[in-house]
Formats: sequence, structure tokens, C-alpha cells
Amino acid sequence: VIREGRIEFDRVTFRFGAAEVPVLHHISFTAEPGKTVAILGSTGAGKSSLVSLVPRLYDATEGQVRIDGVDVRDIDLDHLRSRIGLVLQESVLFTGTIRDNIRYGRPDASDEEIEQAARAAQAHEFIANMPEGYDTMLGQRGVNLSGGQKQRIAIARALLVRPVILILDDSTSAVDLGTESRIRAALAELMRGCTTLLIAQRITSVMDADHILVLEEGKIAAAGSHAELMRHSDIYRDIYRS
Ligand code: DCP
Repeated sequence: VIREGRIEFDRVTFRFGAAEVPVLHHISFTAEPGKTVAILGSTGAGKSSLVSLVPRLYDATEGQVRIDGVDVRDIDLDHLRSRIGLVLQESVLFTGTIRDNIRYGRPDASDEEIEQAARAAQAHEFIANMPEGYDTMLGQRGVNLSGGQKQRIAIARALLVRPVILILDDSTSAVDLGTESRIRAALAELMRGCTTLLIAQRITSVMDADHILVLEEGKIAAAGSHAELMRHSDIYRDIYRS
């Protein structure tokens, strides 16, 4: 079972189906419990593919992904996914009420707990302003939320579960500045105590990470803390200056 949330990638190679060129090539790194590893790279570099191997949305073609020393393929899938919080750009909401969407990982959560999580995620206000509040339907026949609103629902969902591992896409969608800073505060609260894999396109969002991986065409082009990379990595300095 997952306790501490140490994540290890051990020479992981990943291909989509029978594709010749791997999306990820010989990736090795460790995320220590409670620490944040940021994955920086341009579009198509393989960031989403890399993090998707942790909750087993896909499986590595070669090599091993381990959590607390155990190959993820040997961990019960429900247990694995119940310990991982996902807050991604395209947050996965389903057809159902807002309430159901927030309590997805914790079906037993009370209305009070749901509202508390929504408040912490800066989502309560817009939910309360909808005609049916928490009972508003999302999805095909229901209301469409903006990207920023979906993200906050996903944050509320993750806050309710209190996962050991957090997978976070830092790129905040178009929201006003005040909302953005409140979302950042909610994310910081969510990250406390979690091992976090942070997908990032901008250097400003990775500078505080414990460890940074610069991904280029599926390979780790540079790795280290911000200070280390500034000292030793031309690639990182180039990204920093651009
Ligand atoms: N890819 C694929 N089939 C999929 C998803 C991706 O063949 N179902 C390919 C397209 C890219 C490569 O995998 O060449 C890496 O894609 P990622 O989404 O992992 O890359 P990023 O997350 O880095 O890109 P972005 O920042 O645009 O999300």
C-alpha cells in the first residue's frame, strides 16, 4: 500500500502503441516523499505522458515506475488511484451534478465537507451563484464551465481526498488576476505534505520546486534545482532568458 508517496522512474521508455519513436526515452528520477518535482518542457516534449504513467493511464513500455518501492503494476488499481490527486489542464469532469463531481473520490463526503473543500478551492462563490448551486448539472445537457472553473472543481475534489501524490498542471487557464492568486493559494494548500509532480511550461512556476526535470523530445535534457541548473545548464539558462 502507498504510505509515503516516494515516486521512482527507473529507465522508463514509453511508446504509444506500435509507434517507432518513443514518447519517453530512458527516464530515471526520484521524487522524495513530500517534495515537488517540476517537469518543464515545450509542447509535445512528453510531460503529460510522463505523469500519466503514475496513475496508470498508460503503462511503461520498458523500465519501471515504483511508488514506495512497489511497481505500480503490482498495486491495486483502485488503491493506486485513490491515493493520487489529479489537477490537470483538461480536468476530467463527468455528466452529473457539481456536488457529485467534487465528491468523486470520496462518495461518503458530507455536504459540509464538500462546501468546505469548494471554499478552499475558491469555487464556492461561482457555484453558489448558479441557479441550482451544488445541484447544477454539468456535461452535455448541463452548464459549461470555464477552464478556470473546471480547474477549481478539480482542486476541490483533490482537497477532499487529501491524496499522498499530487499531479498538477500549473498552467492556470484564463482567469482574472485576483482569481489566479487565490487559485495559487489553494494549490499551495493542496500541495502541503504531498509528493507533487508539477507540469510546467513557464520557468516562473518551477523555480521553487525541489527538483526540476527539463524534458526535450522525451529525454531528460537537464535536471537539478533552479540554482544548480542556473549554474550548470545552458539549456535551462536559455529557457530562463527567453
Ligand atoms: N502522443 C500520441 N498519442 C497520444 C498522446 C500523445 O502519440 N494519445 C504523442 C504526441 C507527442 C508526444 O506523444 O509527440 C508527447 O505528448 P505529450 O502530451 O506527453 O507532451 P506534453 O505534455 O509535453 O505536451 P503539452 O504541453 O502540449 O501537453
